[in-house]
Amino acid sequence: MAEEKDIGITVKKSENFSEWYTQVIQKADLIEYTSVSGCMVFKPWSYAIWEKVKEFFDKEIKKKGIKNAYFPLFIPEALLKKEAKHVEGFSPEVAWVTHAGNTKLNERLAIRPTSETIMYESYSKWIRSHRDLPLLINQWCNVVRWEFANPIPFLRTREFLWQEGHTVHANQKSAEDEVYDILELYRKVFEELYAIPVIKGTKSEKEKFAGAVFTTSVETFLPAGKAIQGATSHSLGQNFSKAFDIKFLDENEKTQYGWQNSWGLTTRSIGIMIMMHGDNKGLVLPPRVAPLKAVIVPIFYKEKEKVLEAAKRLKEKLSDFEIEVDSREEYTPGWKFNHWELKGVPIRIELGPKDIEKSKAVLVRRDTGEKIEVPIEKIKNKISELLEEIQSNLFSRAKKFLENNTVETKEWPDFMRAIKDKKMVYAPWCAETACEEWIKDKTGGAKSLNIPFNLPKKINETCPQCGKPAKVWCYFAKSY
Ligand code: 87F
Repeated sequence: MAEEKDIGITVKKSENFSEWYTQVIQKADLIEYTSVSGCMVFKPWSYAIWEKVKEFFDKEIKKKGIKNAYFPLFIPEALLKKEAKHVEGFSPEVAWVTHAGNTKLNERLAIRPTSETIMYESYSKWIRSHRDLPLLINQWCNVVRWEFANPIPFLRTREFLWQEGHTVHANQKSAEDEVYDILELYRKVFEELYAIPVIKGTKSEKEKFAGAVFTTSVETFLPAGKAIQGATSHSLGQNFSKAFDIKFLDENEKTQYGWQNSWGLTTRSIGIMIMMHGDNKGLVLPPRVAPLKAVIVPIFYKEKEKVLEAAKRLKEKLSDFEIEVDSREEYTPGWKFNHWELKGVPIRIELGPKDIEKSKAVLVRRDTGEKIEVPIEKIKNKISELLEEIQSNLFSRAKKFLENNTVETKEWPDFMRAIKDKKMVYAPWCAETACEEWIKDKTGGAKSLNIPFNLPKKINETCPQCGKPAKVWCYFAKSY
C-alpha cells in the first residue's frame, strides 16, 4: 500500500515557489510534460477547469449575440504579413509549415499565433452593408507561439488554448462599448470564478497590442512576487479594416470602414489560479471552477458494506453537486485525505460507522482545514453554504494579498525599493514611452501593467521618475 508521505508536496510555497508550482501541477495530476519542449498535456483534471470557464464565458457572450465559428489553423505567409505592424516583434515566434511529405509548399503556412488576418480576409467578403453589422464572432481554439524563454506550465507554453473574439461594428461607440463590456466579463471570470481580484485598466502605449488603437486588460499580482496579465480586450479602431478592406455602405449610402475589436482569454488563467490559491498541501480550487465540489471518503475498517452503502446513498442525496465517492479499497482513508487535498477539492466528507449510527457526517474545508459535524438531514444546505463561503474566503484572502503587496508612492526611492522588494507599485506617471523604458531599465525589468479606469479627476503630482507633470496613475511591477 502506498505510503501517505509519498504523494505530498515536499517544498514550501514560501520557500521555493517555482519547485512548489512544478510539484503541484504534476502531483495534482493537472499536467504532463511531453517530448516537445513547451507543449504539455492538459490532463482531465485541468481540462475540466477550462471547461468550467468556457461554459461560463460562452454563455455570457452568447447572451450578447456573439456567435462561435471556426477558422483554419494555417495562415498563408502573404496574408499574415498584410497588416505588418501587428506581427512586428512577434515574428520570431511564428511556427511555419513548409513541406507536405517531401514536397516543398509554394507558400509557407503559418500555424496561427492569433487569427486576425485569416478572419478578416473572410470578413471583407461578408460585409457589404450596415445591415451586415455588427458582425460578432468568437472562436475557441489552440494557438502556437514558439517562445524561446523557459516554458512554465499554463503560463508560458508554445501551444495553448484560448478564445479569441473578433467583432466589427458600424460605429466607434458601439465598438468601444463592447471593449469594456468584454473586459467586465473577464473581470467576472477572474473574480467570480477563479476568486482572483483584478485591476481593470488601459495599457500604456508601449505595452498595448501594436495593431490596436488602445488595449484594455485585467491584471493581478501573484505570490511569486510578479504581476501577470489575465486577459485583454482591444479596440482596433479602423486599423485592420483599412488593411483588409472591411467596408460597408451606411444608411446614407456612404462607404465606411468598420470599427473592430478583438479580445482573448487563455489557459494561462488556470496557472494564475493555481499560483494564487495553492498551499503547502497542493492545489486549492475555488468551488466555481472545481470539477468536483466534494469527495466522500468512506471509513470502513469494519462494516464495509454498510458504510459503502451509506456513502452511495449520501452521494444520491447530494446529486445536485458534482460529488464522488472514493471507494477504492487499496488505499487507506488517510491516503485519500492527502490525495484529495493535493487535488484541491473544496470539501471532504468523512463517513464512518459511528457517523452512520448518529446520522451525521464530518465535512472538512480545503481552504481552512476546519472540520464541521453535520446531521445528514442538513448536509445539503450546509454544503451549499460552505461552497459559497470557501469561494468568498479565497477571494478575500487573495484581495488582502493584492492590497498588502501594492505600494502607493509618489517618490522615486520608494518606487525602486518596492520593486526590489517584489511588490507592485501604484504611482503617478507622465505616461511617456521614453520614461517607461527608463523605469524598466533602472528597476531591472519593471513594466507598466495598466492605468486603472477610476483615476482621480485632477492629477497634480509629478512623475517620480522624470519629474514631468503626471497625466495618469499607473501600476508597475516585474511581471510574467
Ligand atoms: C505572436 C505571433 C504573431 C500576440 C503574436 O490579444 C502575432 C502575434 O498578434 C500577435 N502574439 N499577438 C497579439 C494578439 C492580439 C489579440 N488577438 C486576438 C489578442 C486577443 C485575441
